[in-house]
Amino acid sequence: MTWATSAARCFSRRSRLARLTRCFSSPSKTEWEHNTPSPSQFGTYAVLSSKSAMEVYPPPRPVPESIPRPAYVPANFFTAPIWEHLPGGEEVGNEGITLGSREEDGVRAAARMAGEVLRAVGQIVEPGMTTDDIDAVVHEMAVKRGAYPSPLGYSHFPRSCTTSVNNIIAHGIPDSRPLLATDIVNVDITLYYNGFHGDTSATFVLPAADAAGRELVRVTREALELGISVCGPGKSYAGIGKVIEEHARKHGMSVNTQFVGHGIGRKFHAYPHILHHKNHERGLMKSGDCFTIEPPLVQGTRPRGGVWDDGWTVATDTGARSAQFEHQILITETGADVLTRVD
Ligand SMILES: [Co+2]
Repeated sequence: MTWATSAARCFSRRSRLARLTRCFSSPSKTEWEHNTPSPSQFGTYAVLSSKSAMEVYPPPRPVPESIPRPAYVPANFFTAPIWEHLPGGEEVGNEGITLGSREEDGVRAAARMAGEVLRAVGQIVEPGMTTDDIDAVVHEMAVKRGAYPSPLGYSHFPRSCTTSVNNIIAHGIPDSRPLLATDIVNVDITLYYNGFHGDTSATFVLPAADAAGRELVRVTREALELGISVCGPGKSYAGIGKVIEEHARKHGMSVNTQFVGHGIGRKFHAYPHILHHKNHERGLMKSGDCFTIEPPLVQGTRPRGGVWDDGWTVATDTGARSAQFEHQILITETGADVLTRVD
């Protein structure tokens, strides 16, 4: 879950907090009942609207004291209302893993665990389940393994994972909307385990999703794999965006540029930023670099999105669907290992 810097500038932490503390009324059940699939140029599916944004956040799911929290979680996050939160720690710095050290073992273990939890979620997602039900499952699996769900308390995020349905590009907040059989849903999981973050996501296709939705998900998965295939020591970071954008365009899709991949390890988000579109960044990969690739592909040629009043959810401007897959990569002496791949 990370913004490109340009987007982050438009949307500061301060304004996010202001939005979160505003008083809203709860979405009524009838609003969900109107949330039915309807045909458009992009297929037949339900378009989520900002009217259905979560308006009152339930308290965060508890995490046992024995599980260490990342430094960015405010000390009173679990005990005080949001407007009383103490400042959390800062998230800055470059990443880099010393190969052959306990550090390498640590980041590999956290990433593998995130991959295992994501795979388990994929096996239980079904129509009728709410995205908050998914959140509960992710949370429980994390704490049972001794891990902290990294999104919980990150910049005041109120839940333990992000769930992004249909026209939501990213950062959807798990809520009370039951999944429809025609939906696609991205679940993005990051776990903090023994001092390291592991970050991965996948888009799951529910049984009655239409052909265009299935194609979007397939092409997005392929785009991530193409991005991974050009990674290795001495390779150009810019090569990742090139192959991803070419693949998207070939299939009549586009790449959202508001979200980037990121360095990761002891920090949730660090440099470098990984661009998923054609670019001229000069950086070269070197052994020990650890980062995510997480291209959000959008149907059609207008991939931009806007933020809902909840301060997090980013929906496409056109109502087109978006899919996303994410893996965490470690550059080794000889190639690139996909740390979150478990199958
Ligand atoms: Co990420």
